Amino acid sequence: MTLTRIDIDLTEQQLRKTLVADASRGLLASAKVLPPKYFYDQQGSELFERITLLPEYYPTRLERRILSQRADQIVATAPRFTSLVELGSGSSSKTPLLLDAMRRLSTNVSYVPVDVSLHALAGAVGDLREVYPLLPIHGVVRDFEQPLDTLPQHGDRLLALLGSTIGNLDPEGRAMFLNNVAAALAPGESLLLGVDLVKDRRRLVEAYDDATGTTRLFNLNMLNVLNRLLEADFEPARFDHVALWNEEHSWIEMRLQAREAMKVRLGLLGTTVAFEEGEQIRTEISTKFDRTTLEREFDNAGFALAGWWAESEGTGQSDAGGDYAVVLGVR
Ligand code: AVJ
Repeated sequence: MTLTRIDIDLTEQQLRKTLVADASRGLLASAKVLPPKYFYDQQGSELFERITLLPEYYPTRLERRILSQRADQIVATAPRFTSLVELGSGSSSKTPLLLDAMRRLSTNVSYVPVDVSLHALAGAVGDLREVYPLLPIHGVVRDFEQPLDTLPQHGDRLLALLGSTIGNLDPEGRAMFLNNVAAALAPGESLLLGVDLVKDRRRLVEAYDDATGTTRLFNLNMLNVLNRLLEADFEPARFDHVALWNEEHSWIEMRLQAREAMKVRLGLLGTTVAFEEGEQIRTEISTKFDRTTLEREFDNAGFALAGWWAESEGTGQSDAGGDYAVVLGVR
């Protein structure tokens, strides 16, 4: 095969179609909700990269620390692998930590980055090519809920979903995703997950409502995406960013709150949507886990929990469970 290849399993046209469906369901309902995948246009992917550098946003930092210190052990715990398939790969900035460890144990390793953003994917592939002149890279533009049996296959897979991205799914979505992955993987192939852990609520909320307002811009940017893809006329300045901890569901919610009553035109839906003052759209849930929950969910899907590597920020807080974990499940 050629050394670099990018397939597009999700065109902007298809993304627009899913958004029309998601917006009809989610914006014309009484409790307004949209899926977080619509954050990630070029601007949104760039804003997310800025979030990962914020002092309040510990997940990226801790995941990088875990992979830096323990990638060899993590990779050695996977029974076998040839390719790293990374769902939601974004900028692939932590990928070399895993790839290097894999390449120390195995020859002919290849990399399959998968992301909804062609812009992010193409950038990541370009960056990796400079570091790895001979690494086979087969990128795919798609979202991680599309059927996995059509993913390119290059030998035994280590399938990674890092960054706590699994937390964006609700429990049913998660069960479906884990079952689909389990069904797609052969015995001995594995799933590597990054999961954010339950902790002090103030730290959780601040991670989603940072002092510089970057997360606010990231949340509001979804309205720009709706304007472009749906031919809508949202005015971002008329919405506030809200981040809150939902104790019952153990997740952070981000919402966009109308500062005043208004009507917004949704061109492609041929309709308008009315907002009352203070009315909100939920744009993201970000689930925070504990080990017991994750073990049960792995078990239900048919994964053996083969490894759990956790890290805490050195705040002097006694926190035996850790702030963030990387988890390996084997089929
Ligand atoms: C890394 C995509 C899972 O839920 O923490 C960051 C995205 N949202 N700040 C997360 C995000 C708000 C994020 N994911």
